[in-house]
Amino acid sequence: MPRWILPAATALTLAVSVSAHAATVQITMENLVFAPVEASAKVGDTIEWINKDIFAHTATARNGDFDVTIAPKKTVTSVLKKAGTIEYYCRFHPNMKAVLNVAP
Ligand SMILES: [Cu+2]
Repeated sequence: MPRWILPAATALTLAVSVSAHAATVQITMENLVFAPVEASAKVGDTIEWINKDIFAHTATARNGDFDVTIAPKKTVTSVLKKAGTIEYYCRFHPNMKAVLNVAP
């Protein structure tokens, strides 16, 4: 076996495990409700904010970690940068509230 095979295989395995680690979490906005109302994710994961309503919503973190505006019938993605339990709401509809648990 050539000497380069093993390091190459190791690098490939690392690359695969890193990309498999980052997940995509879908959070929908429909009928003025975030679903799921409590979601879990990890730093580095992508959130897909899916707005199924016919008006715009925002996902606005109370601690300022993110503030995403999602146009009607659109999907917006954002990547989680910080760990924590993040309460967020919609600026246009303050009754829309949910929680995102972000593990390190
Ligand atoms: Cu809204």
